[in-house]
Amino acid sequence: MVFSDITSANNMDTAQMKSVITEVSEMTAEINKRNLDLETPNLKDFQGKIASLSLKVRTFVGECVRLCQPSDIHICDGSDRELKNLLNIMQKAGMIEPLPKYNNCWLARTDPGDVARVESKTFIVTKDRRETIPMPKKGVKGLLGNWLSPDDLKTAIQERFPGCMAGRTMYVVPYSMGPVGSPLSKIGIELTDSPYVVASMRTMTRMGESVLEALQDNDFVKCLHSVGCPLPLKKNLVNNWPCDPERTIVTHIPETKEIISFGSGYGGNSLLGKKCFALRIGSTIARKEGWLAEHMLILGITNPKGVKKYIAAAFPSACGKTNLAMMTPSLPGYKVVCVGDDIAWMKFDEDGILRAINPENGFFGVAPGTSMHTNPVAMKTVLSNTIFTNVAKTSDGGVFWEGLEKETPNDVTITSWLGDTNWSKESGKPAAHPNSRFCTPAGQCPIIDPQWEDPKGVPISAILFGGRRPEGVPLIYEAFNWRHGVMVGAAMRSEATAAAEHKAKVIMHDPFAMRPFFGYNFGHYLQHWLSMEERTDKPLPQIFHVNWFRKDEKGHFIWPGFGENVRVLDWVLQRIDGNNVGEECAVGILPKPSSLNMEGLENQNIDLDELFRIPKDFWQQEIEDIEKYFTEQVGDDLPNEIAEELKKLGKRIEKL
Ligand code: OXD
Ligand code: MN
Repeated sequence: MVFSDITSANNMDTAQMKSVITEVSEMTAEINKRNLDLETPNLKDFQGKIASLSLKVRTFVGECVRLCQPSDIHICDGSDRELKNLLNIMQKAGMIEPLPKYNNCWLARTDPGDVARVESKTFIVTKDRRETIPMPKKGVKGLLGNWLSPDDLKTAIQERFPGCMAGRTMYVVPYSMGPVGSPLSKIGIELTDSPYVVASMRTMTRMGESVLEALQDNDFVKCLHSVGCPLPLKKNLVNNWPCDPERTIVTHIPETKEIISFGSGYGGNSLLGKKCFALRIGSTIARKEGWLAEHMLILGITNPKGVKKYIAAAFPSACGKTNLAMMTPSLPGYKVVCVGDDIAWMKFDEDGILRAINPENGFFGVAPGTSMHTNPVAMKTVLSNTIFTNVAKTSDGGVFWEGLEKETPNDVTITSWLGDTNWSKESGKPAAHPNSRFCTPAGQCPIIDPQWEDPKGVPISAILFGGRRPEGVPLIYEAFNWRHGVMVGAAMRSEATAAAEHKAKVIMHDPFAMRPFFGYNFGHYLQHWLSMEERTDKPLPQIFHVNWFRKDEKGHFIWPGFGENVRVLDWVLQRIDGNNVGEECAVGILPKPSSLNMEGLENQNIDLDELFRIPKDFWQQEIEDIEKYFTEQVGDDLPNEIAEELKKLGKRIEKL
């Protein structure tokens, strides 16, 4: 185990180990006593809890305490009182401020150097490089993840972690990804020195005592996180937001199920249950255990006949997953319910049906673009118990971001995320950071599915892949079969967004919307997807590709999107039902003319021919680009089946 190596706990004899554990238990008890003396008469009970931490948990905490040298330890129980204390601590430290227009909502503004996931500083650690990433062609930079050797990881830790929590509290955050006790759920423990992370993890995961009870003596995913700003500070904080962007590193060790993250306090870099556990470590566990951990929303849709189906959909970050997951259908008689907006864990049940859970407990949604027009459900969800980060605020105690212009009173002034107190559009700068977020409890969502916490998960009938494709890619097509569908997922591309450090507007390859989140070699991942056919004798979900973002030559979107996307989902439902509403074309199965329900959109002049046009030259170029990508990036690890499917697509396009 990496932590043990670093702290040389491996070399300790049993007596020494016991003494470290006792030391930590005593320190913890003492510290909790101090905290709790102020807050509660219930000290005895709580000390009992400390003593009842399993040996594995105490050992983990002990090793990390030795390494990071915090001055306090707090074991999180997940209570409301605890949250209140955390919010108080953060408010006093100037990290958050209340938003009095809403109920228990808060605004955090980060150091502008810490605003997004940092993909270039995110690594998977394996002995063999090839386990983590396919071998790119000579002279080509690999774009399918970053590898770090175990030795380099040790150096990176040694350079950063010793004493990194000095003067700060180490919070012990026990959390469950998935409903506590579900056979599909997994448990992690995050040790962090950031109260913002604790408060966010409380929303995004099931966190606290019940998790420790469920854990018993079992193994868990070990997560260590530090903002990297021991006290006394060496340099002043910006916005009272501790971080160390120059030395940020986010690492994952699949073999030992460890995550070690340093220097960033924001989003996926620091809420380690999300991308780090649920996707990167999750995908490696899923591969071993025969299931899928995917960057997908899950929604339930009921048609006017009362038939309900569940759909999972993979879109790259900031491409509207939250909007689709919470869609308000424009067609009468349809109902959409939300199971999750970002991550799906999908496993076959004993009958061979693929079932999914949302391992998360909250939404960490991109704020800009969210409005009563695009996502009224999200707007209602975030009115209470929400931490907003890097949005702008209004002088009446509310929030503002790009997209809320029409919904913001005229007589308020706006303070931008950078603190410009009299922000106006004319400044030419955005009021909110493009990757500003809301962190809000899923249970508050007015259309949360009554089944969303079903421990068995929900049965998935269709999988959608999609991205921002301004040109050439039709509104929807269905893959001919599973194998073809896997190729469609592998070939996904999308305009870059602000969720990571990339420049927007470039069309990037983002296979399965997982490019930043693969926990292992993408070629092996494809093989794993292909193997699903052998794992069940029941029909697998049908696979589709959607594109809401096609533009005309003037640069205007030609599909209205949002609630109107129900028309596309309706066609998906018809296909699942086996209706004869599709016709084969070069890229896949397209809707037969008039099988897409356009009722009510007649006077919007939507150019369906353009929406479904398959330009030969575009697709020839597309195939060439994908082929190049596969050859350069995946090389020998590309399964033959995928190369074959691409060839077949090429031949079909030639005939156009
Ligand atoms: C996210 C992301 O935060 O994909 O969900 O970046
Ligand atoms: Mn995401």
